[in-house]
Amino acid sequence: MTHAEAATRAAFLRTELHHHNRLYYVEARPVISDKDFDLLLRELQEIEQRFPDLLTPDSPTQRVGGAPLEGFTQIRHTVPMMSLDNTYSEEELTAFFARVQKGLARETIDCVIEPKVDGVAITIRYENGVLKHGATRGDGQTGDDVTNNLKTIKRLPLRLPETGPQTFEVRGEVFMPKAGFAKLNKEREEAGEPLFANPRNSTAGTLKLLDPKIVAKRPLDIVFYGLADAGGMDLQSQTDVHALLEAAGLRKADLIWRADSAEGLLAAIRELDEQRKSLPYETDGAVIKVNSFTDQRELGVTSKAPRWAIAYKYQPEQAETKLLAIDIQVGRTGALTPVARLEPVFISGSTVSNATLHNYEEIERKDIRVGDIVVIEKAGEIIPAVVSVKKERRNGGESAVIAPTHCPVCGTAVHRDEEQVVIRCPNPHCPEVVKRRIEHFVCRGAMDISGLGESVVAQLVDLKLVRDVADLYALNELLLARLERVGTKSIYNYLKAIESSKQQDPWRLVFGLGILHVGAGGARKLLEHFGGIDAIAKASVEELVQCPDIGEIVAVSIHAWFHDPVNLQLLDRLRSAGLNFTQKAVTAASEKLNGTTWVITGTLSEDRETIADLIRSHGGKVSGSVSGKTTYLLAGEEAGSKLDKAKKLGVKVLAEPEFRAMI
Ligand code: 0OX
Repeated sequence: MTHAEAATRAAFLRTELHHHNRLYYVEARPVISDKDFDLLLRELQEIEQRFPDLLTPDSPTQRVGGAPLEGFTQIRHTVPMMSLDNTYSEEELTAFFARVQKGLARETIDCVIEPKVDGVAITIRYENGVLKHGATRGDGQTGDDVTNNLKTIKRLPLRLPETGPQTFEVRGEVFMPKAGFAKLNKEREEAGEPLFANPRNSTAGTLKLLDPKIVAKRPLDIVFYGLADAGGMDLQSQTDVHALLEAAGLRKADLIWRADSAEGLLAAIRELDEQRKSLPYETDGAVIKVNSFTDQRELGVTSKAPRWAIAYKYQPEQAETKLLAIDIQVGRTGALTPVARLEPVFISGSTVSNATLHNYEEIERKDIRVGDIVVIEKAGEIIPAVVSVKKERRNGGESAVIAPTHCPVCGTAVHRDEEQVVIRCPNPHCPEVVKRRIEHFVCRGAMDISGLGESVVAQLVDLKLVRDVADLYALNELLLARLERVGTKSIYNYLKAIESSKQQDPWRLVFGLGILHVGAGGARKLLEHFGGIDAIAKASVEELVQCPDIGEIVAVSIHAWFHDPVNLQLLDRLRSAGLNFTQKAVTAASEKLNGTTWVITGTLSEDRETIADLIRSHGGKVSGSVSGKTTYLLAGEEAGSKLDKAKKLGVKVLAEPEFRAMI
């Protein structure tokens, strides 16, 4: 291929890929398969590798990010990124409207009401249809250049459709969808990593990462709401901004109201409060904007915020209750997490008697003491948290909380991580750590040994019948007969479930071993790449990072695990017990589901991975989220937001019996 031929082909591939990206992410009506898309992308990557001068900043290959950065460069905003004044009551909102009426010397004022997305504000510049750069707010005048991280957001066009506007600067909010946030935290929990407190923190933390490859794995998304530079276009109002966003294929808010009186504003914010629970992102309020730009100019700005806009913040549900005690939860990795035990209190539709305190540093920062009256909050999908202390209600009987120096269960001196935030019990034989490890090993997503619930595991460990996961395979009727409140039938069932777990796929075993940073997805990838556990055990860190989705930190953790003599002995015992160490070649059961993409949701008769394997064995593909590419949503009981989305996109929904009938 000559340079000229390569240039022509690369230009063609870029246009094609942009077109298909838009069909997929903006219009939700893809016309080619994922595989064909990947083939085009790979061809472009190969050309760019051979002829590096043909690599353009807007190339679709740039989404997964280049090399990690040392730090972010700064971008000076052409128009300052202002913040918003907040109001917390309907009276304050009415007062805002009265100020606007007075300022404009008119009764009726056309206003726009948008949801206030709880994410991270960013500004993005397009020039001649190409994404030039994107930055965070920073101090309002200068922000971090996070272009490479933003480019990983699939919904963000790197190039705009030629039919729309080409040069302008837009403002919006990067966020982590509720579902993506829940999934990320679940994966982090499974991999033994600290959880994010809420979607906004995880978005901010993700945008600050210097390695775009890690950012690309996080489910970030974006929504736009403003314009900083119209690039010479004649726009007259916020409604015109919405139309511009539409024409440029940039996502705007899903719900937008218009009102021209204080009563109208109040009605809109009340309606939004009702509907915001169904939005895919967290919202903490409404943003009210005077619609006309002439009116906006007339009203002007204060030193930090416009006078023509205001945020109305919804009260997250809060309640006051007494902090009875702080218990220490011992996790699978030995992490000691403080948990608040509360006098039960009703909040957001349920009774709460426990709340997270995240870590001891937070207890100290908020000066939380046992016996305090505390304020707890439950916002959106988030687990209840202690937000503050009513210090004025102290009577002197409260006691300070001291971070443990020794594990409350086994008494071993604790270990603090480098940042001094996570406190761990380093004793691998600590009975609580052992219980958590065994609970993880037997859980549905790992070895799926049904029946072995928390109480049975606790008894097995307390009676010293089981000290590690390999001991499960040495259990027999005689030993199990020592368990309390367990009949012969249950004993038979436990032994049967333990026996059949020996046939489980080896990725389940690798996941079940609880290696730090290795979740179910990572374990699957390892087995697909290496074919067996012995090959993983022998791999060097360099070889491990060759496996898709395995980064340096994970590779080091895997390598260390397989080089610990205690773990190698455990593996030998598991092998002798007859567990499956090599990946069986997947034999196709049929081709009945060829060309179909499935999403699984809700509770089904078997765990999701088993059903997913079944779909794959019949030629189908399984994806984690519903999109225009989904052929079927397989919905079990208590299906949630995925079902709503499938209905919205017109994706066919099947119940389990219909699915079974198909195969
Ligand atoms: C949001 C949001 C934030 C920006 C400065 C003047 C108007 N978080 O969803 N800000 C704005 O607009 C402000 N609109 C929004 N929807």
